[in-house]
Amino acid sequence: MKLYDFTLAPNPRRVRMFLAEKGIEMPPTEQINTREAGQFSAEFQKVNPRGTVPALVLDDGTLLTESISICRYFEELHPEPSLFGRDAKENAVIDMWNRRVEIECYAPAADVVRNSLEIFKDRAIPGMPNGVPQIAALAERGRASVARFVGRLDQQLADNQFIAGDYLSIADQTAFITFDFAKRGELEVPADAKNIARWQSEMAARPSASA
Ligand SMILES: N[C@@H](CCC(=O)N[C@@H](CS)C(=O)NCC(=O)O)C(=O)O
Repeated sequence: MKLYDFTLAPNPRRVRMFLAEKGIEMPPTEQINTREAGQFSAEFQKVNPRGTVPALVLDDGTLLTESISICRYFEELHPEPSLFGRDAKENAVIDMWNRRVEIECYAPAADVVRNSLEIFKDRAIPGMPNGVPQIAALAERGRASVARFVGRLDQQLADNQFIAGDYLSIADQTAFITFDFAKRGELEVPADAKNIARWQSEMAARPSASA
């Protein structure tokens, strides 16, 4: 097994946080520096032609290139502590919140970052080396979506210690990496989102936050 990772990128961070929280040792790892076009090297393109990290290659050669799927793979192998839910209801609630975070917050935050930062000029889509111009309107729409989600999440965290309830889940990890990543697009969580601030400081205090 081998994990292609990049310490500074959000999706590989979700995998590292997940492994840390479950107490699973990191597999052998290679860093692919996506800020220096490492994902487009001939060598990495042979491993993952999609040109993205994380990428997990299993011993039988199976390639997994979605961070959530990599987490699910490890969850099946190491069910405890469960981060995807312990029964049908928990599974559904966690899945619902994880999807909301990904669709209503991560993807729009990525739209902001990819469509406004100079370093992504002509590279607005991950895994594409060039020829993809930035669209300012996508960044603007992304900001609106993130703001709406932040309001809803703050309400959810008023009555729940964690996003899906009184237990830590993958939804918390997805949101935690999202908010750190969003800072790159100057998408700071507003000061009046007090419940998110409380949750963020609790998440940041966990050893997995520095994985
Ligand atoms: N849906 C994929 C997204 C993977 C992805 O976009 N990774 C980014 C780093 S967080 C990347 O590899 N970007 C390459 C690029 O910027 O060209 C996942 O969840 O793992």
